[in-house]
Amino acid sequence: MWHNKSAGKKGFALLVDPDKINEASLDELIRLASDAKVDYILVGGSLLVSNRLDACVQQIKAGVNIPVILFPGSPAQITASADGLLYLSLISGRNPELLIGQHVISAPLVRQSGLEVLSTGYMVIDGGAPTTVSYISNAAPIPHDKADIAVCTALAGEMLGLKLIYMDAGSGAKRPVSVDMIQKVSENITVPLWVGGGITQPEQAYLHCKYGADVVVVGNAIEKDPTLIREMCAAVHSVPVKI
Ligand code: 1GP
Repeated sequence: MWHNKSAGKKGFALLVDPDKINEASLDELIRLASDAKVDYILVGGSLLVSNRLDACVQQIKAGVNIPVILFPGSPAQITASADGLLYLSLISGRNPELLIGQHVISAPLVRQSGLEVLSTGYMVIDGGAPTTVSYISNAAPIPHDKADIAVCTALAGEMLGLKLIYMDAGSGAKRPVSVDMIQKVSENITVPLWVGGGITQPEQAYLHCKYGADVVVVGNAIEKDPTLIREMCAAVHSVPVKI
């Protein structure tokens, strides 16, 4: 089910924030996602203020056959209705709560949920503006131009046994993660590399994948213009498979 590096095939993940979408718009969005052949639907946000997570996941599951993966901003954002969970450890930060503390609290619930757990080395990269994730996590992001720090962090995450690395410039970032950083990190790890934050153009999504991202995540740009899904997805799927 999951994109891995050795297969070389690239994936597109649509991020849905349950706070920002109503039932009717979600129906339309999942229809577009299905037509465009979206690979994953991520559900979550750094800060959810409504209680719509479970309803949102159930609506997606009822309408489309795309794996739904939770992208939780806190241990409260878990529902067994999804297929999988990005079990995020914020390895770019030095906040013990987000490295291991909240996992200790949520572990029994996660196990009971039966969700497929994808242990994720979550790396926040400076996206040119303070984002909700930086504020909430109380952790400094990796500077945009410090690819060496990103490489060492990703490598440490892989050696610690994490199953994927997710580099995130933050929702609505002014500048996405640089292609240079993506390439260097990708060359140094064997686990899948997911990249997101501030991607607004299909060309950016294409370049991210061409230079080593295995899965690209887009939220904001598609919230603004849902019809972008088709082009974004096609751009990612058009990246040639490396042999
Ligand atoms: C944020 O990477 C995701 O955590 C997606 O970001 O909303 O800017 O696409 P955008």
